[in-house]
Formats: sequence, C-alpha cells, structure tokens
Amino acid sequence: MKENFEDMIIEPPEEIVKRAHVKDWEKEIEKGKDIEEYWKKKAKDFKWFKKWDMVLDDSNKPFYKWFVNGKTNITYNAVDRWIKTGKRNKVAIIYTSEKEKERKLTYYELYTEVNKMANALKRLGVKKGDVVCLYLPMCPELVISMLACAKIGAIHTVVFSGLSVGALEERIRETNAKVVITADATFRRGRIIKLKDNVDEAVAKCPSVETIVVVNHANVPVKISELTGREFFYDKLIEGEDSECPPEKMDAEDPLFILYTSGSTGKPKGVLHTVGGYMVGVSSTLKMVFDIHDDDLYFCTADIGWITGHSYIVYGPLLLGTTTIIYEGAPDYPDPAIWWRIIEKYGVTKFYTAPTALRHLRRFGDRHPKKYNLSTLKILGTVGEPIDPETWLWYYKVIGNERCPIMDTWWQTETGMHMISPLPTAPLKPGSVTKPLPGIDADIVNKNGDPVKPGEKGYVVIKKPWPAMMRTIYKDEKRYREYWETIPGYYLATDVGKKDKDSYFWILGRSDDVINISGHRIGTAEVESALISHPDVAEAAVIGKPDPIKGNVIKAFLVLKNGKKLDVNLMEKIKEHVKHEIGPIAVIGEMEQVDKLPKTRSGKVMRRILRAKELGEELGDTSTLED
Ligand code: 6R9
Repeated sequence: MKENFEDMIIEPPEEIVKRAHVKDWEKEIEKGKDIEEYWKKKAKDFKWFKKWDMVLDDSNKPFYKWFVNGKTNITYNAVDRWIKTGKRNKVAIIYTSEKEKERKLTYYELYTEVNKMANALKRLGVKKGDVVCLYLPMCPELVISMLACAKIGAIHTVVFSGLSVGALEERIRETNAKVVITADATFRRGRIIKLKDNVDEAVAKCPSVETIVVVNHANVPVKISELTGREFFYDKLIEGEDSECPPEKMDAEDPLFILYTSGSTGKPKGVLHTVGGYMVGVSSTLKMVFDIHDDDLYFCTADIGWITGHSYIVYGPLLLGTTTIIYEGAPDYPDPAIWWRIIEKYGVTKFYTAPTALRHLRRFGDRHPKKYNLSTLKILGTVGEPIDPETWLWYYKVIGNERCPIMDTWWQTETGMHMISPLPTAPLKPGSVTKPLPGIDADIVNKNGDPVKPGEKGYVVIKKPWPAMMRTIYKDEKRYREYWETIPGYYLATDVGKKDKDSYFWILGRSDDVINISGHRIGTAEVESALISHPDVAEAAVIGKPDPIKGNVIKAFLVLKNGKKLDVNLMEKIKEHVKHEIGPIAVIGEMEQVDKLPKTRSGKVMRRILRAKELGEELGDTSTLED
C-alpha cells in the first residue's frame, strides 16, 4: 500500500450522484447494520410463491438458512415475470464474439427457449435435485441451459470450457451428473478447441451420465451416436418441445448450483449455492454497485464458467431485466481493441472486467481505446485480484475519461455476491475496495479474531452471515466448517488485507496456497497432483511467482524418477500433461529439477521456504524444517 494513494480521494461525478439508487453511501451502510431488516427489504423485489416465515435462521451455525420456508423460482424471476411487462420485447442477451458475429434474444425469446429446453430435460428424465453438467463455451445455449435447469429444479454444475478432461471427469464423477450438455467446439484467438472430444474421453469413465447433448456451435464435425439414444444435437432435442413450462416451486434453501473452485489443499471444492438467498443477494448488489437502470447496456467480460459469470453475467442482470452481453473470445483478438469496439457498437454503459485484462490491454498503448467512442460508459468495475493503483488510474483516465467511478469489487465463489466494494456515490481511492457493502459486516483481524490496528496486515473475515453465502461444500461438510471454525464464529476468506486510517480496505492477496493466475484460482495441490501423475515425476512442489501481466505464474520444483534429466523435451511433455489434466489456465512459467524438497518433520512440503528462496526473501521460521 503506497501512502500517496491512501491519501488520494476521487469524488463521485455529480451526474452519477444525481441518478443513483443509493444517494448516501455512508447512510446506506448504517442502514445495513440491521442485516435481517436490510435483506428482508431487498427480498421484497421478487415474486415469492409463498412468503418466508423467517428471514434468517441461525440456530444451527454455521449452517445458516435464509428466507426460511419461502417458495420461489429464480428463472421465473429472471425471465418469466418480464414477459408480462414492458420488457417483453427488450433484448435480454446479446451474444458476440471475436469473430464479431452476433445473436440477440429478447426476454420473450429467452422465455420460449428456456421452456423448450426445460421440457426437453424433463423428457430426458431429469428431475428436481438431479445434477446437469454444462461444459459449454460462452454462448446463449449455456445461459438457456442454466435457466432451464433452475426452472425445473435441477442443479447445474458449469465446468469452465477452458478446463480439460481430467478436471471435467472429476466434476462429473463427484456430482454424479445425469446429463452433460456440451458443444462441438469453442474458439479463442482463431484457434478451435474441441469440447465434445473432451466429453467423450471424460464420460468413458463416468457411469452416471445417461445423456449427452451437443450444441452445434462452431460448425466442427463431431461424432454423435444418435442410435444409442444417448447423444443428441441440441437443436434436434428441443425441436417440437412445448414453449411453455411451469416453474417448479423451489424452497428458498433448495440447491441452485454447484461450482467448483480451488482450495489450498486436496481436490477442488464444490461450492453449493441455494435459490432464495442467492437470488436476493446477487441482484441487489448488482443494482447498488453498478446502479442498474432500465436503459443500461451491461457488459461483463468474465466467463460464465466462473462465479463472476454466474452472478453478474447471467443471474444478476436478468433478475434486474437488464441487457447483458456475452462475449466469446480473447481480449486481444483479432486486435486489442475488440472490447472497445463492442462498447462503441452497443453503447455499453456499465463495463466490468479484471485487472489482468487491463494490465494486458494497457501494454498495447492508448491508441486502441482512443480510436473508439467510449462516452456511453458510466460505471466501470473490476474483480478477481488486487488492482494496482497505476492500472486503476489508467482505467479511470483512458477508458472512463475521468467520468466513470470504478467499482473494485472484492468477493469469492463462496460468497456468491459482492462483499467489499464501493457504491458509485462513494469517494474512491485507487487500489482500495473501500468498505464492506451495506448489509455486510467485514473486518480485518488477527488469528484470534481481534481487529488489527489501522495499517496492520490481517485476515479478511465476515462476521455475520449474508444471503448469497455458500451453504456447504458439496459432499464435504468438514471443509465447509473450516471456513467458519478456524477463527470461531467468523467466515475466514483466506485473504490478507489492511484497513487504512479512514477505514478503507486494501486487499493484499491470498493467505493460503492458492495461486491467482490472471484472476483464476489454482490450488498448488491440484497442480502438484497433476505433475505427480506424470510417469517421470516423483515429487513436485509449486509456488506462485509474481508476473507483471498475469499476476502470478506457476514455478514447479520437481524431483524426477530414475535419474531422468529435465531437458526441454521433457519440460514440454510435462507442461502438456498438466494442460491435459487441468487446462491451459494452469500456466507453468518455470520448472526446476531438484534433488529433494524442503519438508517439515511430518513430511509436509514447505512451499513457504521455496517461495522465499525464489523471491530472495527472508526464510522466516525454519525450526520445523526436517533438514
Ligand atoms: C469473484 C472471484 C476469489 C479470490 C479472493 C481474492 C481474489 C477477487 C478481488 C480479489 C482483490 C478484488 N479477489 N476480487 N482480490 N481485489 N477486487 O474472483 O471469485 O474466483 O472465487 O476468487 O480472488 O483473493 O479470495 P474467485
């Protein structure tokens, strides 16, 4: 944290304040102190088939329940209810891509598409509580499939299309998914990435899968064995289905989706979210933070395969009746102006992206954004990792022309919704996430749970439950409890942060063994187990190494088998292997062969030592080191 940025205050533009839903930021935070009252009011914006009996049930901590006994349906609220209003013919989704192809769906069209798919899923035998795995590129069918699942009460688990066979298989197997919906292929930087082939390979070892549905998305020929009655093309499947489908009356606490994310140890965790609280939390934070109005054109560049896409490309915007853009492709292809061109073309008003993309695009110079009319922009957002003040200021000046407040939103897959973030009417400091949102009680504490002094580093905790919080880790209650029991009573986010003299929060990074690469979470354990599954690798330890664009890359320390030497050839093979097991996001920047790894007496690899040595830092406490 640099002193000068702590003292730099950027006041909100008058125009923004005039229009804002929340005029007085501090007052709203005050109002949010009574969390039950605050979230109860927000819940009134939705259709409930039956009203809840109780806002928050905290009788069985940390298994909190929200809107107890309330009955609703998130798809009904995101789609159905708009077709009886003036939004009926409003564009709900604009799909565009690096090929600059376009497809638009109005709320009414989305309604009929979702209903057809929901009926098709029912016909395939999918019932309330069954899991459907979605392994799809950024395309309208992904949104339609998610909403169709939610409409009939099936639980969706979206697997990011950049993940590969190993990761896909693990997720299908753990969730016992009955149906997998995929596409022939996706494209990135002009390259075709075949998805159906990955599904074939993964599903071969997954007996739970009864049906595979394939979207013909990229016009790539695929093998499909229609004769077995097990594989269908998406278009054929929904052909002739009824375009009406009544919404399943879901309990507020019924599961909505499982989304896997990396943790510090072991396998990725299946974060489970439920219907009612998620709906309320996600849409009301989006409305506050991006100040959503009916005339907005909203563009979030995340992938729907991650939580940002779930909450703030699909559910949040549709629950507010907004037009949301889904973009398929890279930020710099066919040229580094593609996003700026999209902003100009559609007149985007709210733009939400990640620091890694901004750092990358900034490198190409100001001439790309300067070529396009970005004057429709009103509010900008960032998420995924800490944003350095220099990149923040570039975003503010060059993209926002010093007119658009930047919402630096801190949150996690587990939190489901924004947690620490300014509102558009807040005075900003470049690089700070400002303060916990109204209705959120967050703090920076030491390991005993006591607040630290201003300027001191500590752990980010949430002291009270919030509606969109995860309800458990799928099939692993113990790991869920760890979040709330490491510092008893508080939710431990495993991030390190500080508060400054004005009580503004600054997030510094993870406190666990999770590496943040271009805003993607990768667990050291996942990468290590992928490395060890290579036949020539005996032992492996990985650390995150700072990288100016990606935030971090992986450095792997390897002990090899039978006197093997780590030459260029073997390095390539190992990299390919990790790519196959996890996916191209697990970028291995460097590899080093070592004779042995530093370990504790109990045999745990001390990554801290490796990291300190690598980065030329103090080794710290080495008393537990075995050798
Ligand atoms: C939404 C999302 C969560 C981790 C989180 C933290 C980092 C996210 C941030 C941020 C600093 C921000 N993170 N937003 N760090 N400032 N505005 O990214 O979810 O993929 O689960 O990652 O990302 O370290 O713990 P997820």
